[in-house]
Amino acid sequence: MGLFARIKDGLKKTRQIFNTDLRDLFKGEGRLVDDEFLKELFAVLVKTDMGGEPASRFRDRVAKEFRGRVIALDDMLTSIKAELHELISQAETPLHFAESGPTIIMVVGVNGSGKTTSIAKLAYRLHAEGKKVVLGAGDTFRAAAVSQLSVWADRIGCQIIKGKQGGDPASVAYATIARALEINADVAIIDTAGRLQTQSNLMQELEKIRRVMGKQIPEAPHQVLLVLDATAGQNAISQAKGFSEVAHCTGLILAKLDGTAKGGVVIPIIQQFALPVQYIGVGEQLEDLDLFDSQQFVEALFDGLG
Ligand SMILES: Nc1nc2c(ncn2[C@@H]2O[C@H](COP(=O)(O)OP(=O)(O)OP(=O)(O)O)[C@@H](O)[C@H]2O)c(=O)[nH]1
Ligand SMILES: [Mg+2]
Repeated sequence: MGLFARIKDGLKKTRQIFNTDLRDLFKGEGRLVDDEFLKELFAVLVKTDMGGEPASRFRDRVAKEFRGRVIALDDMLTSIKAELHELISQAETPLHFAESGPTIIMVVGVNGSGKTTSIAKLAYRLHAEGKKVVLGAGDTFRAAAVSQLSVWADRIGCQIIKGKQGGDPASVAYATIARALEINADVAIIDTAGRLQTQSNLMQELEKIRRVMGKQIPEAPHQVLLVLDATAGQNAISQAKGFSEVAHCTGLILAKLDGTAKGGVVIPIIQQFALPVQYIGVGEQLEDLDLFDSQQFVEALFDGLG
């Protein structure tokens, strides 16, 4: 499956809301754009977890363009799509590589958000681009975490540094960077255990990992990627806020967009964060990570509608 097809397939559930519920507003006929119609439109839009503010912007645009007129589904979709393009337009943000020496990436997020899987997918991408990648299994907390990442590393064919369960994640990070320097790796990606931004001891642990990294390479970590679970919908936003501030995050990975009808959550995330959405996860396999391209995202969401 091509890139676009995969994203499109991943967004199936979100698109279904558009395809079924928006279509149902019309029942195959034209509809008068009046208060009743606009209220129904708003109700459908908020189902995608885009939030009330964006939903009212779409509604208001449709009202402004068409109030008092009878319109077809296509007219409304064109209007909504144009507004969506404006709302989430963002430059594609690929990884930024260190000018010399290995680029160090730290990956953080709440429990189960998709960190380890996203690391594997990212490593797979970079490896396929010919880059030498080292992984650091810095989640020493969860029993199966190290073996989970090891299995991926074997499959990709990249090196991995493992710590002991219950050991110090900062020392795993240190050893990972040491190995990256030793073998002249291009990229080191360090996994961390899931945590909540309210667990201050665990947030301090992230700070310690950062400090230890900086001892070997002053600029490290070059990037701190926060992984958000798209199925968490609007909750993902408050998680992201706490995390991004405390952990000095530089970018977002939005995982599990395939499993959710809440793909609309991309809108408030882009609107409210200073951080770019760099990658989206659209499945559980190594190939299922793509650079986030806002224009392509909109096209994928609307493809085949109308
Ligand atoms: N459908 C789908 N599933 C995903 C995606 N990313 C991760 N998952 C699944 O989500 C579950 C949790 O993923 P992990 O990568 O282990 O999440 P984690 O953040 O490392 O979890 P902890 O280390 O326990 O905090 C796994 O079953 C993954 O297969 C995605 O983009 N799409
Ligand atoms: Mg993990």
